Amino acid sequence: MDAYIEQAGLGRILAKVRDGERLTLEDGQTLFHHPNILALGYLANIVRERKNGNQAFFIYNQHINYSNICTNLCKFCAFGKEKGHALAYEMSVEEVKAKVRQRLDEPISEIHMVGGIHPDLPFSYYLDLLRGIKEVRPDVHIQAFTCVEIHHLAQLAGKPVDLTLRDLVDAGLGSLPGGGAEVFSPRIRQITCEKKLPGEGWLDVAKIAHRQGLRTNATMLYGHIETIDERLEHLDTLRCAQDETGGFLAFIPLAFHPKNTEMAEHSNTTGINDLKNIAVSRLMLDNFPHIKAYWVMIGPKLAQVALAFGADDMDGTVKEEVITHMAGAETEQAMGHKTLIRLIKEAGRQPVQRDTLYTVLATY
Ligand code: V47
Repeated sequence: MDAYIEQAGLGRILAKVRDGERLTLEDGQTLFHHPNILALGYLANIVRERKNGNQAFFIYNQHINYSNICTNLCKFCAFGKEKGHALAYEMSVEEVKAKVRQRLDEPISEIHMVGGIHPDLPFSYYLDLLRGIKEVRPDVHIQAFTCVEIHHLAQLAGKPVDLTLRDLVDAGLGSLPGGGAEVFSPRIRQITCEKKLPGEGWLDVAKIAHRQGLRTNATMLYGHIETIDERLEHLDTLRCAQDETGGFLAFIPLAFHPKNTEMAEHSNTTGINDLKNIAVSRLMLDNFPHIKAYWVMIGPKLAQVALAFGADDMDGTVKEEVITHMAGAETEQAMGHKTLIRLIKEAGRQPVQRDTLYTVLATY
């Protein structure tokens, strides 16, 4: 195989990968522009297996989107709606508790909860949401509120981010999901999500969370107007932040879904682009423990293949996905854990059911 990689012109990068040497942005360019996806997969798999062996993780989780009312109205998003819009909704704390109660007979270990930037819900609502979920399901880990939401909540609370996070943790928050990062490039943000918290703001919140002992994830929304350089800058920025704090758990490349968005003229991503983003992310983010192949966005079949291209985690059962489905996702909104186990086994990996912090709950 080494000869094959050398023939593909990737011998120098292979040597670096084998030696655990950090790849440069130039190496990233070479990889993103390289036509040989098998060679990229081979390289990424070296890092994947060094970090996670033959294990492929999944979690028994439930997504809850408490409200889609949003003042940011990003052009790539079909979920966020202005207050008063026919499709706008907000759940009461009781409604969220009812959603949790509905699944008490399932072994859910994580509730993943995000929403829009709501114009007038008070800070107490968010604290009550967390407390309410814990009342119904005391042992569940709540991974909630993106860095963008946390910044907004700090403004509502009238407190600095660290003290806001302390209040949220006291009410039941366990960790932060990776959404809202999009692409950090100011050019992209100006065109696609002008009102959203800038990249530096997102990173500041993540670093403050890490310093408070909270773990967080990170994402990148790819497959729209971003350039390869902008993707690599995004990855490099995350890599530098992780060098500083070590608080990121997983990186999740998010494939853009154009339907029902203001960027509907774009095409869906292709399988090769999806695999490339996973493989190059695995290679560039040498200090991230995990790379997720989020089956909701790239489909279960490609997510299974991605386990050989750098990914070591398929996310989980999800139960009720809304954000990607409003943007035309054709995948199911939930997946049974038996299906996840089968997909992983047939990919030649060992299925490992984990909790949010990657503690092993069961192996199959
Ligand atoms: O923040 C919005 C993105 C994110 C679209 O942390 C879109 O483990 C594609 O962050 N097409 C929400 N993507 C999802 C998310 C996530 C999902 C699974 C696991 C984790 C984790 C995080 O989805 C948003 C935004 O970046 N998004 N619109 C769209 N049309």
